[in-house]
Amino acid sequence: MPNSDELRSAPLSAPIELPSGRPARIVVADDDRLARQMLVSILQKAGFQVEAVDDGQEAIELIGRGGVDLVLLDIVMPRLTGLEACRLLKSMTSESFLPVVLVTVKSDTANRVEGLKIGADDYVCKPFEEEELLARVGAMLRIKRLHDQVAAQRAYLEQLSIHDEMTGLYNYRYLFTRLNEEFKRAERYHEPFACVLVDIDRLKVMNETGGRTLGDAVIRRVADGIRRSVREVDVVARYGGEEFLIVLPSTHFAGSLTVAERIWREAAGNPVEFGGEARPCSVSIGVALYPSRDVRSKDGLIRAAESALNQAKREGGNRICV
Ligand code: GH3
Ligand code: MG
Ligand code: MG
Ligand code: MG
Repeated sequence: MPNSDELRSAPLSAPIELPSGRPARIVVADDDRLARQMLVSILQKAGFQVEAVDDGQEAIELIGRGGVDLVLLDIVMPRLTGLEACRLLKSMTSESFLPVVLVTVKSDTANRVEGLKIGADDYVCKPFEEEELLARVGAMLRIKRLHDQVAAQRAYLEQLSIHDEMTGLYNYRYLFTRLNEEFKRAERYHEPFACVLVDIDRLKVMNETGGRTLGDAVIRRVADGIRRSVREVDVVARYGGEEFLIVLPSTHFAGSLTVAERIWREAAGNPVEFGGEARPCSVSIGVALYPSRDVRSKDGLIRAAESALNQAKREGGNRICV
């Protein structure tokens, strides 16, 4: 076991880095100038990026601007105490994990206990030992890194669960969640909304002549064209193999026809290169509006879009029907 002097003279390990590769950013809040300077100097020497303030209020403001990985809070400070600041920070950052370490005088048992109860993650006693301070900060950052990794994985899985892998559009499941929400909204605010159903023409023939590779390329090409044709608030989903359904919130008849025409034009204007040839692709589109004469329900809306699409196919495809 190295003794304390050996530890002190041992070279400091590399600064704890976050998954992004940048050094951790630490905020120090202490109204005592000497204590503050000492904390800053120890942490900077260890490779951390440090910002120091002299009360809890300033710490909250600084942290509110984002990008902070750990906070060291003195308990007794003017304006906002460390305990009050800790309580606020924990309510501000309930989604993410921002480690809060209290820095308190040794005799402050009651404060330390209260601090931990209101959400502080650890404490360091004043006067502090440099190696203990760094060890505690390092341990907290290790937990934060794990937490951030889990949060990033969860966000990735959430995205995966609502998207179609091949086109990057929303999937069928998510489409119906949004369709339900749109119905409730349309009813509450008495605003119409539209559904546009797109089907690629004669994809089977493309698959037969160019194989699935050509078919897949056409599907992706049409998906990109649809993405380019809609607004940010519109929901575009892959509805079936070569069918797409677009929900257009707060959209009247004229608006939905404009979008349908844009989609139709995008498909026709972007042939897929195959075997040194440009293969034209076209789509058929059915448009339906809620509320309208025959459309009083969600199922009715989908049925109306499907029947408009069928009519477009019956009339030879490569067209828009309402
Ligand atoms: P229509 O003009 O009547 O729409 O003719 P179609 O051949 O496009 O239509 P149909 O609905 O009869 O068949 C859809 C075809 O789309 C059949 C299927 O092999 C193809 N398809 C569905 N999903 C995919 C996919 O993910 N990749 C590829 N390459 N083809 C797909
Ligand atoms: Mg103080
Ligand atoms: Mg089809
Ligand atoms: Mg088709």
